[in-house]
Amino acid sequence: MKRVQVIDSHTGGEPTRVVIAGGPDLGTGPLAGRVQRFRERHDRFRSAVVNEPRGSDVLVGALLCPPVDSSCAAGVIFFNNVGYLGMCGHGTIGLVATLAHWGRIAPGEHRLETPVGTVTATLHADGTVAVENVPSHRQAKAATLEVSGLGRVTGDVAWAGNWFYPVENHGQELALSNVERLTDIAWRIRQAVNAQGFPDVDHVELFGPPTAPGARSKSFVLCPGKAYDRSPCGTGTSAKLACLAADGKLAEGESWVQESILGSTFTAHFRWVDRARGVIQPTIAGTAFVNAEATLLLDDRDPFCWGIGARESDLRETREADDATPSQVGHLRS
Ligand code: PYC
Repeated sequence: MKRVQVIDSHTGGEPTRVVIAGGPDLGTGPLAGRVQRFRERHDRFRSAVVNEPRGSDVLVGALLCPPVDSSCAAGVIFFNNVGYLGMCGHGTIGLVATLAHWGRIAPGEHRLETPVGTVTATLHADGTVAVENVPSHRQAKAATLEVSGLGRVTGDVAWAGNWFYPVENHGQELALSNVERLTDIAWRIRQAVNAQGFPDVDHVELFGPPTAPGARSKSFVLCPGKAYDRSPCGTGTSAKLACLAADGKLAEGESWVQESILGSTFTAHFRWVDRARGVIQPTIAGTAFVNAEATLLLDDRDPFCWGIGARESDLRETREADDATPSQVGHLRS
């Protein structure tokens, strides 16, 4: 029986499960290399933590790792029901709230390593967390697609720690009562954008008029594994800012409140990193609440121990590859 200690939280309705002990040993070196090892040698661990029957499609996992740079509080690899994320905004806010709950960090600035770069999170005394995301930019302006059953849509392609296709002219009502249709439409848009020469785009954002007080926009964000983001999506909001900045529709330092499909909000702004090349540094702020401390039990006799949908090949991984390293978070100050 393998034991995995986790702390769960949600950020604007979107859950994060942080693995604080019992995760796989991914070795040392840059996080980009360690995520590769995670994918190749321990993918069933990812599935065991976030997929049914222990988890659900919407759950985002976060594996704490020792950072390479000792000025960082931690390294983190985010993962979901189908794979790995470069960065995760709501997940970083959830991670910071988790580390504070666990007594590992105090209010102040904390650097965190991710596979796509180092981000800086500020935990405020009131519990809000502001995350300076990785440099973000718009890769393509107004890429028009022919989408089956929907017709022509136009959107940008943007990088903000993950790849996004933000769309305005989708003609859909952004309401919780309409999520089935929104999921279907966004999924078809994703297939069309991938076929159109942007194979890495795995998040689709549908934008529309806001309903929350102070918000400037509302969004529905479809994640890679077909679950929709309950939060306004931190990396997705960053991608939106990169497009607004490139179009001159949002000024440096100006506040942008992004509303989720649930009505929860993130407050964001950006600063220019390289104006000529359209590269910005977005900051997104929100609040997370810790809602569980748990020990996951992984019993190899259980036919669904590694999660429903775990890849056959991963089920044959060696026991060695799964050896836990209980000291993996020993670097965290207490
Ligand atoms: O907040 O960046 C985010 C995010 C990505 C996927 C789910 N949430």
